[in-house]
Amino acid sequence: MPFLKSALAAAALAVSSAAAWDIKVSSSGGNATSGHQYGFLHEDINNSGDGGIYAELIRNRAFQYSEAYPVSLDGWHSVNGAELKLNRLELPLSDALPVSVNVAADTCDSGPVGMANDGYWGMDVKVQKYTGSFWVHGSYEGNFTASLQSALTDEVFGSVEIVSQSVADDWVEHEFELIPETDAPNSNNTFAITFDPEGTADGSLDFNLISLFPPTYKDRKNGLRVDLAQVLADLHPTIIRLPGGNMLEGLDNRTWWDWKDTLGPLRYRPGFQGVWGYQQTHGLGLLEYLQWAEDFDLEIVVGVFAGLALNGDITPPEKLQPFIDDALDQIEFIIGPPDSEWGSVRASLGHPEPFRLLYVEIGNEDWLAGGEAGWQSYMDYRLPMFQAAVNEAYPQLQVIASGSTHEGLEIPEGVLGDYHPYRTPDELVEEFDKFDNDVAHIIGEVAATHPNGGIGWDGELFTFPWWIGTVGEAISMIGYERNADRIPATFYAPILRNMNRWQWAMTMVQHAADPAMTTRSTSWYLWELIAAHIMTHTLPAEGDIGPLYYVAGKNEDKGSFIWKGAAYNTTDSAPIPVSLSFEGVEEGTKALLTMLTNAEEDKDPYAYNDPHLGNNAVERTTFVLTANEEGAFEFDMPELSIAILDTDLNCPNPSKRKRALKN
Ligand SMILES: *[C@@H]1O[C@H](CO)[C@@H](O)[C@H](O)[C@H]1NC(C)=O
Ligand SMILES: *[C@@H]1O[C@H](CO)[C@@H](O)[C@H](O)[C@H]1NC(C)=O
Ligand SMILES: *[C@@H]1O[C@H](CO)[C@@H](O)[C@H](O)[C@H]1NC(C)=O
Ligand SMILES: *[C@@H]1O[C@H](CO)[C@@H](O)[C@H](O)[C@H]1NC(C)=O
Ligand SMILES: *[C@@H]1O[C@H](CO)[C@@H](O)[C@H](O)[C@H]1NC(C)=O
Ligand SMILES: CC(=O)N[C@H]1CO[C@H](CO)[C@@H](O)[C@@H]1O
Repeated sequence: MPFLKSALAAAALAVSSAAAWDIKVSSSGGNATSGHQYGFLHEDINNSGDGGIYAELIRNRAFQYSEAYPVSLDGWHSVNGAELKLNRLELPLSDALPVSVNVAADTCDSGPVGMANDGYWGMDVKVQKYTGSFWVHGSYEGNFTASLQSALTDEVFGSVEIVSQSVADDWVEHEFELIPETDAPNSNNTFAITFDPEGTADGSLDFNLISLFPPTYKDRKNGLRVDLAQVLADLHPTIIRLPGGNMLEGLDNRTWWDWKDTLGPLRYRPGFQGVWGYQQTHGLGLLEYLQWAEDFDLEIVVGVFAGLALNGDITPPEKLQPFIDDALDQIEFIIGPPDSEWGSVRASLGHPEPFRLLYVEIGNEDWLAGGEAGWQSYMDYRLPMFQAAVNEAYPQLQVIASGSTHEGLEIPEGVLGDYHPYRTPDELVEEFDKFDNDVAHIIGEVAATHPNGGIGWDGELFTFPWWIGTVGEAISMIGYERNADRIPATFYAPILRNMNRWQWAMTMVQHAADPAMTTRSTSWYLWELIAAHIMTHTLPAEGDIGPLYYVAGKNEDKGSFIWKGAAYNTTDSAPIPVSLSFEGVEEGTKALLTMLTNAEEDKDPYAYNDPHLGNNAVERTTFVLTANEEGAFEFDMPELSIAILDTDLNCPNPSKRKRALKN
């Protein structure tokens, strides 16, 4: 049972004497919703995929490259004076991975030589099972040694001997397991492979695709990093938008994120020219995304490439059909029966059961990269052609357009729009009623990004989600839920940031190689709370709006009443005394009130959760309230606070949300 947790909580409960803010909620008359979905967009933005949720520990594992990012030995060092040289052997490991590394001893009696990898700015080494593999070309009689060791001292935390099966004229894979004997004291560690040059023909061997995984989320092969997956699962998400926004579009129309390149054994996956300044591995491919959705029990919005790239390349109508066919193949891969062409590919990769899919989004932000011409082409023929094809082949799927009425899109019948507000806190508050009586949209990306008084998109982004921004998000989100009959889902973006390489300030969760750096932002606490209380029906509420913003409703499955509110810019920053009653709720009824407030003593609106400090700027308090003789619940909403009241006192169960219906 929840109980009062702190003096601050007690103060919040002591209802002030000012005239109460009366809210009277009717028991009928709102709109049925299918339960607003909360989730996130994920794409590999500055190492949130490779070096982030994708658990691979080896950086530059297969010497992949693209036009924008030349092949390199980035991340690799020589061990014991070995010479490392990139090579294109006549017999490559695969067409997808044509470059390998030659490791050569520099003298004939050097002893064991090899190479070591830095990981993604370090590696977390614990007493747990690591699973590794590497491919070797060249004859070798002897053992390889794979070890996890300190980058700062000579300490080796664990190593394993692997008997060579290498031969002269072919590539041979070696697999191993490695359990360190001790935890490393920090994440400044490397992974090394060595061999004895005396056992080789000419003192050298060729290596490629060197991979090492710690245990993964739900033990998936090629899976997700456990602590990061867990911190996202704890948000109670019910939907994911994949495989990203800008990343889907690619830098130009030859290099968009082609899902067909992401399937099957890693050996056959070429690298991907990322759009955020680095080469990607394609390790986190379409199937991995789908398994992620399955492991989290998420609905899926799959984005399909729609003929617009980030450089403004626009596909003309006569060249569009192959991309439409490709999108249909992609959908077939996701939901086609196992005997269909692409369903059978999915089955061959170990997943005969179709995945669950509700939404297909045509392109990404088509109003942006190509300027007016790009947007016009989208409205004139790209969206209509894709829509017609998807509707015909898959009438059960809901098509989403990549823009909204607010970018001037006249949303075609049967299609949902997509709106992406990256805003100041003030703007998010001002947009509270933006979707009242508007046509149906998803909020495919949202975050408070710029401080109030900032100077526009080119101005200063704030460094981390911060308290007043989080309250701004809450108020926009409450506005979306008020319209949940037409706004089925909201997605935060971006979701993860590697602290060693980031360029986008606002991110829900920060991380680095060291799991101790994994940090829930202030917004994490909001999204966790709001997603945990599902309304299946909004209810009309009588009462003023602003500076207290709210939505009321019920959960018909549980028979409970729910109220979600937030206070922003209260008069003289004083708390607002609230008197909240629901028609039909009688004296003595109990309700759980969960409140988020600024934990900082000085209530600094710029307070944030700093991964280097490990602080939490959010105070979360819970109270059990009892309805008074008028059937009203009374409580105070402090300036910049967020609260949810629910007459269901039990633990929320967000997975019980209903499936959204087709628009
Ligand atoms: C129900 O939907 C209508 C039209 O979309 C909207 O104007 C109204 O405010 C909604 N009512 C509630 C209680 O959400
Ligand atoms: C090579 O490794 C195997 C398996 O770990 C081990 O049994 C063997 O003793 C090793 N040989 C040498 C020469 O170290
Ligand atoms: C790629 O973009 C160029 C314009 O930059 C265009 O001429 C060409 O038709 C496009 N090709 C495809 C297949 O989209
Ligand atoms: C909040 O108050 C500030 C200062 O008075 C004002 O500039 C701002 O517009 C207000 N914002 C909202 C959303 O009410
Ligand atoms: C994001 O990654 C790119 C590529 O490495 C890098 O150039 C850029 O500086 C990064 N951004 C920040 C702020 O670290
Ligand atoms: C001495 C040294 O290089 N320490 C680094 C170890 O790794 C952390 C990040 O995990 C760095 O902050 C330290 O500088």
